[in-house]
Amino acid sequence: MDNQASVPNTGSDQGQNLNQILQQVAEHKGCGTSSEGGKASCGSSTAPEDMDPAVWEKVKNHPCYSEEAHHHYARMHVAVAPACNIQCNYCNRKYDCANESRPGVVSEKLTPEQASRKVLAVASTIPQMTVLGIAGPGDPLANPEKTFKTFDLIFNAAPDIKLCLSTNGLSLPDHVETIKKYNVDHVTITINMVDPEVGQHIYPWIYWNHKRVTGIEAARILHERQMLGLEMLTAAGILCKVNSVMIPGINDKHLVEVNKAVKSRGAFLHNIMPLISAPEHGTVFGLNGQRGPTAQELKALQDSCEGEMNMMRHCRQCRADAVGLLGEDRSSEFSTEKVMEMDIQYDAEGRKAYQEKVEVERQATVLAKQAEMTDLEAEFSDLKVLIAVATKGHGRVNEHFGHAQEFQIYELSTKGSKFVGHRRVDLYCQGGYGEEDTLPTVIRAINDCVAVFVAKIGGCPKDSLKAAGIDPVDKYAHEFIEQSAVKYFKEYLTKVKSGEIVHAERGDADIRQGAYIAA
Ligand code: CLF
Ligand code: SF4
Repeated sequence: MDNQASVPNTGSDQGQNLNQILQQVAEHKGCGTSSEGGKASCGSSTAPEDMDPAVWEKVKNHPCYSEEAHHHYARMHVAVAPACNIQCNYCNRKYDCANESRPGVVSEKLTPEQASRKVLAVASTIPQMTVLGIAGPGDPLANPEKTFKTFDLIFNAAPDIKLCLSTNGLSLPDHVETIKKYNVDHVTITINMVDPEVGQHIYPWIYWNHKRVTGIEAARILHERQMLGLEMLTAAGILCKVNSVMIPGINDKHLVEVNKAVKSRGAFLHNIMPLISAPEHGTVFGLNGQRGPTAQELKALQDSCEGEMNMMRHCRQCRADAVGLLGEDRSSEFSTEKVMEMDIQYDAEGRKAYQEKVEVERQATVLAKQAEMTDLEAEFSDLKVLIAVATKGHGRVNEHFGHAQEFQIYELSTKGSKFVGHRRVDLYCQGGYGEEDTLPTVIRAINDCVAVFVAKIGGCPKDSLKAAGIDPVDKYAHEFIEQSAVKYFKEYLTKVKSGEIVHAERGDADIRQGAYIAA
């Protein structure tokens, strides 16, 4: 394997560092420790000591189940499931299922055969695509024939692709055996409450035993089915993630109880997502002015649940036809029309070889961070700061400020750097020019950060960021994010101690509520 060919050329000095790191990679025998990001975040291709190797096999290259993997591996969804059997107050059926998707774009619905061809087309073009998920646009288990026919076709045509589904849970207990039969290893259940009193404010009705059930009775049935389904899945050894939508004033405090309930039933990961709600979405919550949480409210809740179990903080609330790394959307490259015209060569060996190179790059990012941590661990400080990073993936600072459609947020402390979220923004640079109206919205989205790391930035946004108290940093262009973040934090601590800068708490930040439109 040509290790160096898999890593972008970053200049002579950095190239030398990289060679040292790659040498370390070659000698590396597995990390054996839990990293700051939690059990599922180890960068090694061997399982962490505290994780069952069978579980590690399932999560190590699943971009949703491992934060660390999401910088390197992609997922795709196929929109084969149009119907739904419940109503959520944050959903408008014109759009995708909001349990896994952000409102905004109606997906192109596919037959299982079309979906299978599309999966092979994507797998041939994007060899780091490792997971196929079915997440809507309705509920996959309200469309069981189409869902399982699709899984069957893909399992036979491309057995190296992991299969994943996301459901509201109402029909889940009826399908656990079939889920097992088709080797679906990952199931997400959206659980927003464990108390029907709370649930009645989220679900106006469910469709149950051929009739519509409303109010608290609907929420009670849904709750019982969700808990039963979760217990059955974990008993069957299927890895379960729970998604919860945080709705301020309705279930925000209650989600701590949800977290305990799902942990005690064996859920592997809990993903608390912000409510995305605006009047133009036409949802009950959008129309009645129900707000979503702020960035600080969301982080505080995720932090408070973290001691209980692994928390997912890198969810992009993606569309039911999303394709690519979690922070990107390449679905427009794979419309049915384009897929029909493509010459598809499914090359399992080529995919495997490519993914081996991805692993080398991935391990290099982990070792570079560990090497940088050496002096930091000896520091005594309880300072914590957030930084925003513009990246196109691969764990590097490799996106221009003006081209960023999202910023990844890292928390820095003497324990190192930790991914704590992301903020989607409108593009600042349109057609080569900075969009001055957009800049304030970008600044509001990262207002809680002390710095923004970018590959490049123009003079005008640089000045505005400085005026807002955010340090625009381009000196780490194309370097590893976490290694650079640790370097920056060491410098930050030194400057605070010498009095060169005064550390002050930053304010809150906005979570973008607008509809998501594919690039
Ligand atoms: Fe898709 Fe969901 Fe599987 Fe991932 S998405 S079905 S678990 S493959 Fe992932 Fe997208 Fe968040 Fe879902 S980032 S919306 S959690
Ligand atoms: Fe909408 Fe999904 Fe809720 Fe069904 S389960 S109503 S598709 S958000």
